[in-house]
Amino acid sequence: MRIDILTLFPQMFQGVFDTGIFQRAVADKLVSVNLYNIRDYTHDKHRTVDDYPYGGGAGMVLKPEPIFEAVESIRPGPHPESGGPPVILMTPQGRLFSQKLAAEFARQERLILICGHYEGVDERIRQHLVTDEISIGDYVLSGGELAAMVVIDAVVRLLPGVLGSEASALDDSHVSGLLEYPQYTRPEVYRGWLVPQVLLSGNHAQIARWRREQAIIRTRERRPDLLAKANLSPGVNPLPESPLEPTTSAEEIEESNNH
Ligand code: 6GU
Repeated sequence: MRIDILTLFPQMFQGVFDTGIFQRAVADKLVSVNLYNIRDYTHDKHRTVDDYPYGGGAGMVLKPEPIFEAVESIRPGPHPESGGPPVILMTPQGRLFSQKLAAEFARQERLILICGHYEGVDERIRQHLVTDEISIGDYVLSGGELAAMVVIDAVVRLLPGVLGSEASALDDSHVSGLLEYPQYTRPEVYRGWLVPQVLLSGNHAQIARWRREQAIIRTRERRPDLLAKANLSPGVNPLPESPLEPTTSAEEIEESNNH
């Protein structure tokens, strides 16, 4: 996948792309990232990217010319409506980003992301250049850069070969529509707090059942809104067919953790 980012602050992205799974994905040529400074597409002496809003009001608005010219220069192909890559504007006014959207973007060969700034962008950018507007949540950031990093991280880890094991992405919270079950590692007893016995049993069917139950309990407690939407039909997230044999209940874990 190729990702092009248009931003006024390309240096903000350095730490992200130079670290961890991202760095390896780039080294392995699973993804390439190109940063474009919007200011490089201005023509005036002061390299002006913004201007006062027509009609008055606070703040500045990003001018259309540099952003149109930047996108058109890096996009050799046609406008997205005729099969070109998606052009995504990062803005708090956009569609709420989700795991589902991350998976949709991960299927693209190429993404172009525009990081909005100031009070906004000239509306003609929305109307005639952009194909998607994305927000990462109901709060306001001072620019689209951090949001773009969030989107790119969520997308790149879904690309085939990026994570060590494909299975680990399938188990993630939100992929099944449920939150992830509790995880434990050694030691078996830490400060008197026990690992649930079922996980030490070697009984894989029982472990799978316990995990599914815990995922449902956790989702019901923390995100009942997700549980209402989750697909719990058999084969997707089957509910335990019979009541669990007494293993370690959520209450017992809670109690053990409160000691
Ligand atoms: Cl994409 N941009 C800005 N500036 N603020 C946001 C956002 C994006 N998503 C949530 N808040």
